[in-house]
Amino acid sequence: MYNNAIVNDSNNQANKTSALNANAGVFSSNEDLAAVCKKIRRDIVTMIAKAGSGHPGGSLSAVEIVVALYWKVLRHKPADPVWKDRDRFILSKGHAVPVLYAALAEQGYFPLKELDTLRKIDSFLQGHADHCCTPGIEMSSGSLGQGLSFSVGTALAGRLDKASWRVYALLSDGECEEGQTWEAAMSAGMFKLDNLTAIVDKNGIQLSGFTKDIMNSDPLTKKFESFGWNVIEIDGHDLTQVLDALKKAQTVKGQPTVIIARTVKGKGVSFMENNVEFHGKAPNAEQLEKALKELA
Ligand SMILES: Cc1ncc(C[n+]2csc(CCOP(=O)(O)OP(=O)(O)O)c2C)c(N)n1
Repeated sequence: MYNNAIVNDSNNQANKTSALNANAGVFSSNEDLAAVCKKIRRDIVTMIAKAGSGHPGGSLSAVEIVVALYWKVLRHKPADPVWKDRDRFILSKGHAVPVLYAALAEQGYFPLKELDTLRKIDSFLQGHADHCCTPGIEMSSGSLGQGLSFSVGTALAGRLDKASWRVYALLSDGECEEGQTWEAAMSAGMFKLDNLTAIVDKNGIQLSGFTKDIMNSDPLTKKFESFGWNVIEIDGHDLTQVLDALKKAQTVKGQPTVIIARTVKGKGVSFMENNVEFHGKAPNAEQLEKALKELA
């Protein structure tokens, strides 16, 4: 259960402090959304630098996907994180939770100033996603490979309840090396879960090197197709393609959809892009300054 005192207090403060809440009726164009993406990237590098640890690379690669979802696609209510009709977003790649914290804060789930508490003792913003304590987090994640299974169970529950909400799961390409991912993929195909959309943030890099060298999970498209999925391949930093794919997935019947999003690890910060070093390392003060200049 959430700590209601924190959530209620956070919501009151969030309404006063958040500048980027989609409910304000702005952000209609992709230019507006691109500005949101830049702000989210600034939030990510700043909070990780302040914490002195964290995962910038895989957070930055997922920004357009998360922004498209939270600003344009998901049905959700920041003031009521457990609203029963909300779409469920499952962050399976739980180490990339800074991108989700930034989106949730900018949306008003809790005050932006909470981002400064990332990874601190007693903060509800821990280094991996924690369903118990953070408003808006659907699943505790960080042990890679579990999120698609959780999403399949959630989608089956939604079907049993004849619910209209949908399930969205964000996976990494490293996670596609986990056997559990494919057990989940097999069941989603067999159960024809058309209320489930998975997105693979295919940035090509994992913890210590390139995915293709460590355990090549390609060809992902053919694999998912053979498990009964509808597959859409896109450039995961092109907001138009991301939004089109997410909307198209809502119309597909009798099959789950996976969006394979080609992305760049560390996207937006020159010295982090495609640099495995910044998978799990905080920028120092000088690097933060450089990153914020590039993201201005
Ligand atoms: C089951 C499991 N094994 C190992 C780890 C340690 N670990 C953390 S992140 C990571 C790989 C990150 O690469 P990827 O999954 O592709 O994520 P992204 O590139 O999007 O950050 C690993 C191996 C883990 N979190 N869970």
